Amino acid sequence: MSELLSKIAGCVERGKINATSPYPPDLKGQEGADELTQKALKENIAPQQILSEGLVIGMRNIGVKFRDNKVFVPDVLMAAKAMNAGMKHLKPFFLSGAVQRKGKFIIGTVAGDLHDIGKNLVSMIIEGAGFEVIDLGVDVPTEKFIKAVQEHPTAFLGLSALLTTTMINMEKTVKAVKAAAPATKVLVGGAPLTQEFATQIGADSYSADPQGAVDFLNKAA
Ligand code: B1M
Repeated sequence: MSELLSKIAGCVERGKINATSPYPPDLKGQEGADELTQKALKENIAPQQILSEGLVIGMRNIGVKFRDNKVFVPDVLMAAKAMNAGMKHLKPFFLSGAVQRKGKFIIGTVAGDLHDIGKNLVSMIIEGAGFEVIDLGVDVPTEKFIKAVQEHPTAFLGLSALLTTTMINMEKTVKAVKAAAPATKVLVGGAPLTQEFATQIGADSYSADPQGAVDFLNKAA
């Protein structure tokens, strides 16, 4: 990997957005993911390589540290901001088809549930892993999930729930999605869930953290 790409990965992992951002204090005044991504493009490094060997590596590293409780929610939020600062320069290449995503991932918090902090972290880390994320928001009725998987037939579907009273809604959604679009792989997660519950409701994968969802997607995509 080129030195520039590992610097981009390091900026994402540390949440270093650009030269003017004061965070993290020890990198004050230094270039961030924003400038370094532009520099990499000017040096004719392929956008796909900048994504997969720079930005994605940084998000993977922060995802693993988050799973291992070595960093916390604000660190992931800063990393995602730095990643987005680099990604905005790669967006035109996504649109032109020069950069391929690994796949699509639809996510939402299930009906009756308004918790979205964990769902948003999962979205950011999955986007950082190279997937296109379609976020349906919170309190998502089953019909909306079905419409989304029918519009995006190759997409994976992720369901999040934080309440014992709403996790039970997942079963209805999983069954209805599987009936409408049987090939759809459904991932579930959220604090009250267990592997046993996920198996019982017919989900394809359960993960207690965003990195576990990334690992499943990387294997299945
Ligand atoms: Co709520 N709330 N809340 N709440 N809330 C909990 C969940 C609760 C445990 C608090 C408690 O009583 N100790 C409790 C649930 C009890 C239960 O069901 N057993 C509870 C309750 C009861 C309620 C209300 C009913 C309170 C009331 O009004 N009486 C109400 C319900 C509203 C509704 O949804 N209809 C309610 C409301 C709220 C707020 C709106 C105030 C706010 C949500 C704000 C928001 O999300 N925008 C809120 C909050 C913040 C919490 C706590 C404090 C924090 C949740 C959180 O964001 N955690 C929570 C108590 C706690 O956990 N300490 C609590 C941080 C987040 C990073 O973790 O969401 O677990 P988490 O996500 C993790 C993993 O679970 C996993 O990865 C994430 C990152 O590591 N993950 C996935 C999540 N989704 C995944 C999907 C995947 C894979 C992994 O694949 C698809």
